[in-house]
Amino acid sequence: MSQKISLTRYLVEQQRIDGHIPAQLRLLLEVVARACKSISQAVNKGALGSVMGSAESENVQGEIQKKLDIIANEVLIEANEWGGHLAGMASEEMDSIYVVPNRYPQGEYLLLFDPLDGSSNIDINVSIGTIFSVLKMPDDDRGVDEADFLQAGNKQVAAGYCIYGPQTTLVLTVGDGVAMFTLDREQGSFVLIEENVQIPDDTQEFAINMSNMRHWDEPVKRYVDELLAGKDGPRGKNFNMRWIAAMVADVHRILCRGGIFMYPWDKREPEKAGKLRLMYEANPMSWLIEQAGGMATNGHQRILDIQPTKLHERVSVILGSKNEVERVTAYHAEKTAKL
Ligand code: AFP
Repeated sequence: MSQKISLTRYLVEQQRIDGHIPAQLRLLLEVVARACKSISQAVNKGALGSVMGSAESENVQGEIQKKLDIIANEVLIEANEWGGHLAGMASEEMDSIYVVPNRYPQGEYLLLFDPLDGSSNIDINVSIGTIFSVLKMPDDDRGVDEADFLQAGNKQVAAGYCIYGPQTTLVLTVGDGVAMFTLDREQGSFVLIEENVQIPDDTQEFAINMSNMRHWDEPVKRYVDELLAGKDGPRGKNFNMRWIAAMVADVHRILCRGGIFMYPWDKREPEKAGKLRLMYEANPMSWLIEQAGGMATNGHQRILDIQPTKLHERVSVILGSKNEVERVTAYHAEKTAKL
């Protein structure tokens, strides 16, 4: 039987091979993985662990928080604040940044996360996950503030997610491809199952919330209408649809077998660029997709090149198999050219 490669061994060997993972970053990734193990255990308890249902509170997004949203957020904060690898953290569940308390050593990294993506799936036992992004503190010795977090996605030094589904699987990149690790509950460690994940350039599977169709901009409607026309339409082939309502699960499917995921801007709240958050959902997922050979745009530009202006800013997301994302982006360009 081939030898199991643990996350720790993978990170040590990657550091030896290409130096992408300095010791402090390796520590950070291992601490995040351990936190995800704890979150997985809480999620798996379900109704047996009194972790279900609403927390009777709202987050900065104005969304009702689930008990597990808050539990997952606290697990990540408590696991990471004392290690000396971080200067600060930012979370979908916290209005402002969390500066590492003075009683702990300050590190050179910033950790951003959506502690539990797909919360609406918790009470119906459908996959959810934790999404994380790692930035470096800008090179100056002043204390950390929100402006330090406002870096484009192309500045990330690590990104990943942990999906809590039939398996608990950690997926990460440090800029040298995408690796997947499944939690071996008997050993209590994440074991390498796939490295150098590659997304096919073409697909026959798309993911979008079809109930919003009447609100979409014309290029998205044109693209989806062509998919729905199937082999008798301009695409000359049939397409299948999936929508898990947890970005982490839809992205995981695309990394495993290709596809296109869209949560585009729509007319319901025209002042917002989209529903999904740039810093701790779109940026980490876009880097993973690009590292696996896919593409990620907001319809107009590469998501990773967007310069953020607010910590919780939203963005339109079109990501996945390169040829499909290029097509949707081209339809947006054609519309812009006509204006
Ligand atoms: P929740 O965390 O509130 O369930 O939202 C999940 C999410 O941000 C993203 O993970 C999904 O792709 C998307 O929202 C689902 O949105 P709809 O419920 O509007 O389909």
